[in-house]
Amino acid sequence: MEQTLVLIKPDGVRRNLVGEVIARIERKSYRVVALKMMHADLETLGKHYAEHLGKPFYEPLLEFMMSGPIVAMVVEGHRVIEGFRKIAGTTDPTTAELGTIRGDLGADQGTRVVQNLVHGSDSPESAAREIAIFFPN
Ligand code: DAT
Ligand code: MG
Repeated sequence: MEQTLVLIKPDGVRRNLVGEVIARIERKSYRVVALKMMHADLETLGKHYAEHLGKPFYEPLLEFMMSGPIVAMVVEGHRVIEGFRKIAGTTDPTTAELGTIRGDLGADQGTRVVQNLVHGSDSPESAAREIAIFFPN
């Protein structure tokens, strides 16, 4: 069965949207098979966001991701990688489709990094890599 890494970012936790995000995942029929609340450290985030190193939003992104607790989970289901990206909506929450987490619950706040509530792996390779970073056991 396919698995993906989902993160509820610090803005989602701050706004008490943990239940809302999990409910949307479960209503779509996907299963949460591992879950923890944590403070992500620089080393973890450096690995997780390695593809964005050098981009103008890289440092703000890491700083934002360390600004409060996050929830990390492994979600399982047939085609869940694609399916969760659909539930999350596109990167810019201002223009993300209504009906998605980002579109319904987020909006660009004018910060240097877009705060968009959730992360979801974008391919099987990313999912395997990211799950190993957040759930090494
Ligand atoms: P996604 O989270 O939709 O996979 P991504 O992997 O391209 O998007 O970028 C990681 C995060 O970085 C994203 O969720 C929000 C932020 N971000 C991406 N592009 C940005 C940009 N052009 N300006 C500001 N923040 C950005
Ligand atoms: Mg991404």
